[in-house]
Amino acid sequence: MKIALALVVFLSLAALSACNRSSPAKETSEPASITFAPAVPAPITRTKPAHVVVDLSLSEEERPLADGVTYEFWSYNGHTPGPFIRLRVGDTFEVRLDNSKGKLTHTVDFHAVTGPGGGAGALMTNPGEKSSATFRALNPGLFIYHCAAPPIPAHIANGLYGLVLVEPEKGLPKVDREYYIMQSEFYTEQEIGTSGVATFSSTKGYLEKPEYVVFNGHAQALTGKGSLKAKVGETVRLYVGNIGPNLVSSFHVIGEIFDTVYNEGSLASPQSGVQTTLIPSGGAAIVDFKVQVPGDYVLVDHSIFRIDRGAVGILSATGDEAPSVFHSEKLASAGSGH
Ligand SMILES: [Cu+2]
Repeated sequence: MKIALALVVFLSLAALSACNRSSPAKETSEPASITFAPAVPAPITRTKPAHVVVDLSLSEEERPLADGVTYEFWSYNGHTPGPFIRLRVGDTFEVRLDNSKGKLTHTVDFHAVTGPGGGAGALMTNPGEKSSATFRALNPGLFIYHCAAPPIPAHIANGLYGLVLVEPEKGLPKVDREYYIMQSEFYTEQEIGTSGVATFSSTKGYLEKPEYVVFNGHAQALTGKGSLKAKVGETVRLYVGNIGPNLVSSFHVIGEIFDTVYNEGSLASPQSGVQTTLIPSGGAAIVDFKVQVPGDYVLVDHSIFRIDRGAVGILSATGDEAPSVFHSEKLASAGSGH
C-alpha cells in the first residue's frame, strides 16, 4: 500500500515537472514600440524578455523627395525610412508582413536576426498575401532592416529600410532626447532638382552616382520645420543608420564633438571624443553629445558635396549663452549697436 502511494506521488510529481518543462515561464506578448523618423520610442522599462509583435505593411506610392519633386517610394508602413522598432535583448519578435496592398513581392532582412537571410526567405511575400515569422533578438545593438526581394538593389534604393534598436538588459544610459536619422541615396533618371516625378535609374545605381543623398527620405528633411530641437544642458542621442545603397557616410555634427559613439551600432566598446564617425552602407551608429552652447548645429555627411544633394539637417539649441565655452566679439559689438 505504501509502495502504491509512493508511486502515485512520484507519478504526480513527474507529470507536474513535465508540465513545467512544456510551458516555460510565460513571456508577455505586446505590440512593438514603433515610431516614425525622427521620433524614437521611449526606453523599455520591463526587466524581462517579452514576445513582441511587429506589424509591417507594404506600399508603393508617390511622395515628395525634394521641393517640387516626387518619387514612387516603396515603403514599410507608408514611410521612408520605415518605423524605428525598439526591442530588448532576449525578446522574441513576431513579424507580421502585410503585402495585401502592394504591387510587388517584398520581404525583410533584419540585421538583428540570427538565421538565414535575416528572415528574408521566411518573409518573402507576394502581392495580395501576408506572412509571419518569429525571431529572437540575441544581440544588443542598433541594426538596419531592409527589403531583400530581387532585384535587391532596386528594393533598397526605392525606400524599403529602417532601424531596430535591441537594448541591452540594463538599457542604455539615460539621455534627455533621442532622434532617429537614416541616410540614403536616390538614383533618378532626372538631374537633381528637376521638378515633377523623378524615376529610378538602375544605371546611376550601378555607377554609384546618386542625384540625391538625404536624411529621412527627403532632401533637407531636418531643416526648417523639420529641425531637431534641444536645450542647453541636455544630452542628445542620435540613432543614425546608413542604408546606402552604395555610399559610406562620414557623419558629423558641425560645432559638436560626440561625447560617446557606439560605432557600427555595437554597444560593446563605445568611443569618446569623436569628431566624425564612419557609418558603412548597411550599418548604423549611436552618437551622444551634451549641448553646451545655444545655436544651430548642422548635421552632415562630411563628404561635404552631399549637402548640396540634400544630406543636411539642423539641431536647434535654445538656452543661456555660455561665454566661457564660446564667446563672439562680433555678436557682442552688434548687440551694443556699434
Ligand atoms: Cu521589396
